[in-house]
Amino acid sequence: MEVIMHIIGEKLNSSIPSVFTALKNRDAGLVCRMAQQQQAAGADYLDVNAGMFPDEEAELLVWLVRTVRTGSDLPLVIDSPSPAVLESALAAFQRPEARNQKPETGIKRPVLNSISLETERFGPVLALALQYNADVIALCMDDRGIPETVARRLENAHKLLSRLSENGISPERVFIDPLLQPVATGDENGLDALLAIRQIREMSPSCHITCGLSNLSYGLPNRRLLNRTFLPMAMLCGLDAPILDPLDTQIMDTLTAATLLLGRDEFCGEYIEAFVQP
Ligand code: THG
Repeated sequence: MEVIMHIIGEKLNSSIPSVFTALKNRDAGLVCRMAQQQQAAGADYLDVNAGMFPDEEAELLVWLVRTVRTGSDLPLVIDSPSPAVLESALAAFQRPEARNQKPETGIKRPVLNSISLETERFGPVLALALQYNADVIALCMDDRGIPETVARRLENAHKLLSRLSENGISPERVFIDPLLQPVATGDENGLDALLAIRQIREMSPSCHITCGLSNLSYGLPNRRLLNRTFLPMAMLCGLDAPILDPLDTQIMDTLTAATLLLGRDEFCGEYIEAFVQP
């Protein structure tokens, strides 16, 4: 089966100090450049997050969405735990009458980051996804919190896919996030993440699987090494939508090499184009 990777660029996140400052100062130039640079580097989606501004998250996310739109036509991944904030951002760049956009308009559906099985989140975010025809990142967590085991991650992924499907959101529109935990807090967290990805992929060939690679390396030195070493292993297990820093050329080169080695690069075309001397 053909596997297409969907790279989600993570850089427009208020937890990054330069982006925090740009948001505070409404620095449209920096935000626009950051969007364009990620697109040029190979991002397929741009994650946008203003979570470091709890008192004005909605207002700043609306500004961020509108500003990014002036520099890039990539679909956005709207990153907030709050349904109200998600709704403000959706309304900002997609008039309700523009729903059901056809692919030829060039603007792909946004992705809501995120829905989960938590009671206060599932219903409201589902309603938004239906109203705005948005796709969803679905976190494998419920009212009990983040699962401790691979089995409970799988169970939550299954519940999410079936409940979303019952409500008209098919697995092709869902990005399951197994919620990676730092290896620094548990020796087996890396392996468990890989096993969870593999089991979710065995259960659902058609859903997308996403995760923030840097969660894994949190608290350790040389994080980029861990992120880019994890990526090919996770790709083999079924990850197809990593959230990563596309401006990190080493991880993007690793992605190109792994794509070739997994038999997904016809006639080595992409690899040769990336690395042959002109
Ligand atoms: N799952 C989902 N959404 C998420 C995450 C996830 N959103 C937030 C986060 N995790 C992913 N996003 C980021 C954004 C920035 C950084 C890490 C994760 C970050 N970047 C630094 C920078 O760019 O300066 C360092 C980059 C590096 O050294 O590699 O820290 O898990 N659904």
